[in-house]
Amino acid sequence: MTGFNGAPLLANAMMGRAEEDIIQGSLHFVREHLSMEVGYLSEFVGDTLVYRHVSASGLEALIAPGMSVPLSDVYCRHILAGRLPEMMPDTSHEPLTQQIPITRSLPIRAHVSIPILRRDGTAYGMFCCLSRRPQPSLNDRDLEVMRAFARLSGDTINETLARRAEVDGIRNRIRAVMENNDFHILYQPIMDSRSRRPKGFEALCRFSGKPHRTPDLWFREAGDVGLQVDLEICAIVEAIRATEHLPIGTYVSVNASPLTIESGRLADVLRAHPAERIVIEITEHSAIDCYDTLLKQLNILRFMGVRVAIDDAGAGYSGLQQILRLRPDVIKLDISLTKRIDVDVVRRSLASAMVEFAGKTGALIVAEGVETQSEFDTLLDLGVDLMQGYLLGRPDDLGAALTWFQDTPWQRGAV
Ligand code: G
Ligand code: MN
Repeated sequence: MTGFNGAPLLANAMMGRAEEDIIQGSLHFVREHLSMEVGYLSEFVGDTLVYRHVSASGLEALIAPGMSVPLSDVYCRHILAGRLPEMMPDTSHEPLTQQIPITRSLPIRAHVSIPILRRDGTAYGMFCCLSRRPQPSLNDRDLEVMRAFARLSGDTINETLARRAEVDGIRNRIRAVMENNDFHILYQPIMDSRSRRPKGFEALCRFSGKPHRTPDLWFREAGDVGLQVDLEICAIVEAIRATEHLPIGTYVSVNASPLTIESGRLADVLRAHPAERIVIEITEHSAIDCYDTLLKQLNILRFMGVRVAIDDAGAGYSGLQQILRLRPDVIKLDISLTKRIDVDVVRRSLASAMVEFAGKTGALIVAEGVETQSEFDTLLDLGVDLMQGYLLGRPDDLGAALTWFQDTPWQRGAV
């Protein structure tokens, strides 16, 4: 999911580069334009004023971002209440300023300050310029310029606040899903092509939360707010519990993004389980940028006995490069390669090359998305070891997966 302007939500909300540039530029401009010494944008936090953006060349020791002062020591509340004007060319002409500590402590002689309001009308802070010398030339046009830049800065801040609220909302929703286990795992059989016996089951996560979203959207959204690894691990913890129930000799295949593998958290998660019955499918929707970390973590998992699969091979980013570098134990041919393979010579030759490659490197090939008998027969002819798809079994709950072993004909000796 992306936020405004198509940029990732989290990046937008947390880094706020655009906000920084616009506000800093505005402060600098008005400060120069009005010949003032200091420009700043503040935020009210409880009873204090926090300087968020400051333009004050040479006076950084007096005022800098992050510094704060009690609201009772400054003009803001009086300006908001109309007791002081937004523009004061000379503070000595305003008796009230003489009772406020900052007038002498800074000191302040000229002051222009425009309230920044949130979209709900409450005060966020002030957009302000001040000088230690009076500025008698300040006029209504200067005030209008200040207001225009204050509005621009206010709009920018409100956009950031809206994004932050959106990110918080998504975070809370995803945290709730993890805390309440608001998802379930379906298991889809992966069949031996020749015996047609289930060799493994791919664990697929389904979310029950409203509004209904496909799992890839949930994971992508979690990624947008920095919770992708947590959500994936949560799903994996649940998925591998199936090894306790499924017959010995079958494996459970779980999906993990490179980010989750690189996090180094999987080894702990898998430790209490029979590693030789776990396959990790590396799912990828963008280029891998740090092969070193990924390979290091994969080696740790492999040393434990876990096998590694490349998911969706032949689609998008899961290309030959990845296969060459990661040396998977299992290569899962993407559905886009198996679909209509029975009638397409190009797909057949690609799949055949993969089978040959897998044979030479000791990897197993799984064809995904097998939907028709004709696709199955073609893939069997090509020497594909394992197959997965609606023809052989749809993703279903663990109970249904277990009945495969009770009800399928081969168990009764029919095959
Ligand atoms: O990316 P990955 O291969 O992990 O995703 C598997 C997805 O493909 C699951 O959501 C599963 O429901 C779906 N799927 C499994 N078998 C078939 C199939 O035969 N046809 C189609 N169209 N989708 C399938
Ligand atoms: Mn997969």
